[in-house]
Amino acid sequence: MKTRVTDMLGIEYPIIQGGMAWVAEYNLAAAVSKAGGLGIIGAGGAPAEFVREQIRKVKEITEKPFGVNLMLMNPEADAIAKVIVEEGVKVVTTGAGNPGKYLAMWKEAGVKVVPVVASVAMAKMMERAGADAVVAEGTESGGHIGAATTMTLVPQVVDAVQIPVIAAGGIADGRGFAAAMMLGAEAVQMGTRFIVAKESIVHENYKKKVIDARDIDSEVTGMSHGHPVRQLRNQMTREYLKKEKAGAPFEELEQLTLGALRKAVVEGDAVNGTLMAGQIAGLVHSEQTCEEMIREIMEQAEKLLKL
Ligand code: TUI
Repeated sequence: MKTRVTDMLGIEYPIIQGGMAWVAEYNLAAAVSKAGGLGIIGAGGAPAEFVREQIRKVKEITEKPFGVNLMLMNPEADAIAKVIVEEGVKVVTTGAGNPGKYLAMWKEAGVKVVPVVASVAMAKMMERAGADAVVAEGTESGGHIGAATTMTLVPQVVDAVQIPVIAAGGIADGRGFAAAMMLGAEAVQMGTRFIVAKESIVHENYKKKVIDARDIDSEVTGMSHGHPVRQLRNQMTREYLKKEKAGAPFEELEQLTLGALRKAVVEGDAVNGTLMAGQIAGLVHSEQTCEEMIREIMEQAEKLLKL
């Protein structure tokens, strides 16, 4: 399937892997790229030199295109933005902020810039600033989220900008893919389904939580202090939401989540860890290779879209 996004990125299928902190490391990114999608290394909160090593490891495994996601709240964001250029990365996605100050440097270096946005206003601002495409990410997504749903956000962004739009949030199979195309998207970004990929290094306890999740098993923490994060319900979210409801100060709430994503991904602590996942977790039933996932999604979507 060819779209402006597959042409721009030089990929076979219009499927981009989300830049999930801790989860989207080199093994997953390389596997998605090898399967014909766009694998992404998620810088998350990692140091710049760690990101550089990750980039080099993907290149050792595959010559296919891949990208890096710069999480803009990372204290080393400036240094990572430079590493992306120095290592010759072809595509960058950004999250949790406005990447405006890096755009000139990236464009100069020929990097394709694809900011993740959660509103029409931000999409228009990014287009004006020179972005090559945007990911319109709905509130169904895992992790740090905006307010609009994918169903409402994607067509409104499509109408507001000329650059290609990539849909994200609540997409995990060929039906979601086809629906996104109907809304005017030219690719999809998926995170939750790739958490349970065979090539994903995520701890088995976390994967099991995603596979066992039902439709209503995610919670949004941090709404009161402007950093809403979607994750699967566990002891930590219950405690967090109880404290948040009681008006606990930000610092106290932060203590509960400090290092909690690492705890979940690396140690498999499903009780006190942060199990970031989207609302579509209820549709994710099995661990498969990235190649199996992408093939299955494309076959299903092509039937639905009668290609
Ligand atoms: O960034 C994400 N998802 C993320 S980042 C992340 S790391 C983290 N860990 C713990 C707490 C908080 C974050 C986990 N998940 N998605 C892309 C995204 N970007 N969603 C929403 C936005 C966004 C929000 C505001 C983009 C731009 C924006 O504009 C703010 C501004 O500066 O104008």
